[in-house]
Amino acid sequence: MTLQRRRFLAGTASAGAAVAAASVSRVAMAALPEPVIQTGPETQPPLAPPTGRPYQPVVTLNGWSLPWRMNQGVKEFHLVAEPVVREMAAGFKAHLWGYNGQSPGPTIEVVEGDRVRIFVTNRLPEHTSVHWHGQRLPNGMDGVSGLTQPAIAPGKTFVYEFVARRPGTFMYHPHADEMTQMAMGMMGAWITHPKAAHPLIAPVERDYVFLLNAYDIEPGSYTPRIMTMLDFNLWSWNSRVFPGIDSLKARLGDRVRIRIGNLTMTNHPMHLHGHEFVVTGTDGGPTPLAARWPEVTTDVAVGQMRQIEFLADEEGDWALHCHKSHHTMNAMGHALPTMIGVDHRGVAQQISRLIPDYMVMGERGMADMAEMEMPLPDNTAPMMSGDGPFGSVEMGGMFSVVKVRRDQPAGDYRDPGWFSHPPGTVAYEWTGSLAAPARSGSAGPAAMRRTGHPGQRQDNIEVQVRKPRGTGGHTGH
Ligand SMILES: [Cu+2]
Repeated sequence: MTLQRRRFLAGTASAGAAVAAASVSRVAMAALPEPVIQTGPETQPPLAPPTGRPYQPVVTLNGWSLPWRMNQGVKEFHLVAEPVVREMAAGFKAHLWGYNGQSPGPTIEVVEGDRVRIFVTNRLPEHTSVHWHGQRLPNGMDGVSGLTQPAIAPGKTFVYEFVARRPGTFMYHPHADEMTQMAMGMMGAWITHPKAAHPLIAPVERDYVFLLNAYDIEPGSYTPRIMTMLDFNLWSWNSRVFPGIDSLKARLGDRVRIRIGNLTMTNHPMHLHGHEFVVTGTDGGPTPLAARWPEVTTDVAVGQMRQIEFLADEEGDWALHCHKSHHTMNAMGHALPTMIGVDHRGVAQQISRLIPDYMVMGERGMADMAEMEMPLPDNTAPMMSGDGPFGSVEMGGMFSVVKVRRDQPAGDYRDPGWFSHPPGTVAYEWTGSLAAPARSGSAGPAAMRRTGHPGQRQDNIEVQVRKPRGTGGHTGH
């Protein structure tokens, strides 16, 4: 158990904390709810509400929900903006900024109609604010520094207070130097549960939430490059990259809700295998029934939330991933030419005279990278790793598995291991004879007559084009 109640003034070391805890007044802190700090990346069990109106809690993937105290009918939370160390995958730690010990910060769960008071203490080296993305609230509580409030200076604590007026899936993030602060990992999810049975919000057996985020961390280093606009190299869910992302468990027949928010700088088409889902909510609230249709991929655009729901009625280990294939890899250099089909054995021979261990990579595709376990700088997430029961999954980044099991007990989130497939239900190698392919000798040439210059041979043309490569890399991810 990594959840701990840390005396705020105890001075627990956090990475690179530039603001001494002592700069926060001891008297001022005494009146505040004690901040609850999380130090590990494990998925915590759902937080059953100990006080206030009942609700069905969510499970934050590789995260947790923030406890509160009731103070004369008001739910009081305490967020601490601070530098954190986030383990993004086993063997790879990043120096990020977050809330209460982790990035993303804890999920805040409340009930429609709750009066909520959130204390925000700033332990960052620069000012911040918190914007409550998607909420109806008094203008002065909207958290846009300079516009609706002064920024929260380092060492200061501000109070936000409003009524959670409508149910739905929301986020929180800074609205002060947000380019830096979101690139450093400052964000969190906010769930407002309905106060009673709601015509557009179905009860579900499993309710998951995670945020999409992206970092640019050079292999072997710890701190994100905050000036990056598009060329991120770590595409993560809740600041974790596969195989560091937990799987989502379901019992066969469970109705499953997954809430996904996007605080990266590009869209992510989220794709689920083996089932159809419907989008039951956005950050604008529950979607009307007439606006729902089945699909297997939904695009979560920049700054949006999507709430998908499906009946987990097919047993197995089902991939859930972003469909942009570069987003299911890990830290890699972008400045590599494509070597597929290029015979560079001669070059390799010459190089291996200088470097005996030199190995040709990438001439058959990139799966080499996953199979060969290339030596990496310290503190680097391996690219396309993660082993499954049949070998390397060749995935990294925005990828996880929905595990649907007949015997997964209700409310149990433990990993059931890999799916054991019933006999005869796994794709297998064909070892019989192959029929000769039927080819048409007439269709192509007749339809596509050659029209080149007189005397120019139009067949057997080999294209030998090499595009100039700038240092800007690929844009428009
Ligand atoms: Cu993506």
